Order: sequence, then C-alpha cells, then structure tokens
Amino acid sequence: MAIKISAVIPGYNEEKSLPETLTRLNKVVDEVIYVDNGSTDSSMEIAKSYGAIVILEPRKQNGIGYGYALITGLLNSSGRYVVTVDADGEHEIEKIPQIVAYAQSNSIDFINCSRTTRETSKINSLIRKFGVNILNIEARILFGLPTKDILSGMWCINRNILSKLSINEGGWNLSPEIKLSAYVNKNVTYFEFPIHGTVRKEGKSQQILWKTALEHATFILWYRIATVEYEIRYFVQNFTKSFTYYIK
Ligand SMILES: Nc1nc2c(ncn2[C@@H]2O[C@H](COP(=O)(O)OP(=O)(O)O)[C@@H](O)[C@H]2O)c(=O)[nH]1
Ligand SMILES: [Mg+2]
Repeated sequence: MAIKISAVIPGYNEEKSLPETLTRLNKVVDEVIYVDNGSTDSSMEIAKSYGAIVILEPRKQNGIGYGYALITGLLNSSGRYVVTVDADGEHEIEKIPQIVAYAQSNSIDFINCSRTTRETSKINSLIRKFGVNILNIEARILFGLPTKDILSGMWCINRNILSKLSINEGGWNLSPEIKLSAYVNKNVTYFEFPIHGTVRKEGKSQQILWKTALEHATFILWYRIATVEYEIRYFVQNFTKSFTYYIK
C-alpha cells in the first residue's frame, strides 16, 4: 500500500507563486497544509481553492513567523512522511516521491534536501553562497554536522520522530534548529539528499540577508552550548549502564 505523504508550506503574501507551487505539489503528495502568517493578499483563499488545508498561525518572532508556521504545520499534518517546501516554488517538488522512497527503504528519519547541484550553484548569488558556506562550516566544526546546506527549507521527516525533535524557534532560526535537533538526537537518523534550488519567479524574498546570517551564526553557537548538557547526560547514562553491567 502506498504511504501517505503530507507537505507543509509556510507562506506570507505569496498569491503570485502559490498556484504553480500547489499545482506541482498536488501531483506528488496526498495532503497539503498551508500555514499563513496573516497575509494581506489572497494567499489563503488561493491555497484553499487548490485543496490545501489552510491554517492561520499569527505568532511571530522579531516580525517573522516562518518557524511558528512550520511547527504548526508539522503538528497538524497526518502523513507517514512530511515534507516541507517554500511557497515560492524554489524547491524541487518533483523529487518528493524519490526522497520519501529513499527515506523509507533506508530507514532514514530526517532528510535535509540540500540545494547543491551544479545548476543551483550557478543561480544563487555569491553573497548567499558565501553566507551559507560559513554557516555550514560553523555547524560542522561545532557539531560535526556533515551539511552542505544548513539553510535549506526542504526537509523530509518520518512522522514517528516528530515528537523527538525539540523545535521552538518562531523565526528563520527554525531552519538550523530542526537540522541540529535531528542530528544531535541519538535516536534519529539524519541524511542529506541533493536537489535543484531555483530562484523565485514571482514576489520577493522576506529576508534581510546580513541580519538573518548574523542571527543564524549566533543561534548555532548558542545551540552548541545548550546541547552540551544533553551530551553529558547521555554519556553519564551510558557510563552508568556499562558500569553496573560490569560490577554485577
Ligand atoms: N508563515 C510565514 N511564512 C513566511 C514568513 N516569511 C516568509 N515566509 C515564507 O517562507 C518561505 C521562504 O521565504 P523567502 O522570503 O522566500 O526566503 P528565502 O527563500 O530565503 O529568500 C516562503 O514560502 C515565504 O512565503 C512569515 O513571516 N510567516
Ligand atoms: Mg524563497
């Protein structure tokens, strides 16, 4: 039996991009959840007309509700696997069945879809590439995370591990947070799958690049400090287990 796949889209004023994105998504997933932050255009009506489940998530963190929207969408999805994509169609939606099949046959719980193909590299601006690479290096040094795209917004998650992820960031930082949370959790298997990334045809990005980059850099450092306690607890638990095993 085919497994149910859900897609979650965070969106804000994306009426121009949504028709194409939703048409593409409807061909490859069983359920689409569109989570809006109070758009002033007709995004929500459009999403409804394409059959998506529409949720209004008004919370924001420093003016952005990207993270809250995704958390709410993930919690309200029902598929065996949940894939997140941006509303602007920048991700390779057509690869979803292949990615889910890969996750299922290899028992992978969390896949980060990294925008790393050669074509993608030609499209992205130098400043973005530079920023993402610096953050990739930071995550690799601090966590050993073998990521090529710490900021990709396309993930494929096995529903069984949703409750094991500790995700709280309401703004852009949810993107690094969810990957780090999956990677540091010893009960979650993490993998990266290459996809094409494109540049939106309509509307404009909500990012203020330098500000977001700085926030990400500080967040990754802070997250390292916060998770040291988890690592120590894990070590002590294992140590105690082995110790009691040997002295029995
Ligand atoms: N719900 C919600 N979605 C947002 C918000 N800001 C951006 N988004 C969505 O997040 C995705 C990525 O945003 P975008 O501005 O394209 O960022 P970029 O791809 O990094 O340039 C798009 O689907 C946006 O519509 C927000 O405040 N709330
Ligand atoms: Mg975008």
